[in-house]
Amino acid sequence: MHALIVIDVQNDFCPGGALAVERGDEIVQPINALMAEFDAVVLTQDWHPAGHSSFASTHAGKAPFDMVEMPYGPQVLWPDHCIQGSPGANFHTELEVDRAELIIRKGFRAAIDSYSAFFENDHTTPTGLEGYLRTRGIDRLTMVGLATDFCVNFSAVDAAKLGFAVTVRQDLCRGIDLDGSLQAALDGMKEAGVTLA
Ligand code: VGL
Ligand code: ZN
Repeated sequence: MHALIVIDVQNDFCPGGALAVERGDEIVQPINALMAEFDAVVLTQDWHPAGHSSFASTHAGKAPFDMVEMPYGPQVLWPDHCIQGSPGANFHTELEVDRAELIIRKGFRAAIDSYSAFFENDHTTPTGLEGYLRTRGIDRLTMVGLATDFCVNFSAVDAAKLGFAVTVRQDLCRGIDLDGSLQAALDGMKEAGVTLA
């Protein structure tokens, strides 16, 4: 069984959003067109409380894209984005959300960020997605969405480590690219055994 995992195709990651990924909206229609080819479609939704610890505004004297040391390791500080219930946290209006059988929200704990659809950024706290996929007999994953070098990357590497056969459709992802993070992500995914298509 083969699932399509659509990562964070939300207004705040699209042009005009709070943490816009360049040309992030280009992938929406082709993702919709792809959905019919899979046994299951899962969406992820970045879903932060106001004042989340990944927001620069939460840390005195810090600016977006600065780094801080969290108890679980280094963390990039972001502009406020994907605040629970805000328009920016909604999926892109043209994304065919009704096709999804599961929407998994992440980043909802104030003290910890969660890039991956499987584990929060401590690499330990599970989101529950692994159990959902396994109990449905899903062993192959194709990943698309935003952003290539953060949430897609962390999700793909975790999935490969968990033993899923993972393909990332690079043509249906767009990246943020902070200080070479895009190339590092591509190298890391390849090393983890992810197929980059
Ligand atoms: C993401 C930064 C912060 C992503 C989410 O979806 O890639 N990036 N939160
Ligand atoms: Zn976030």
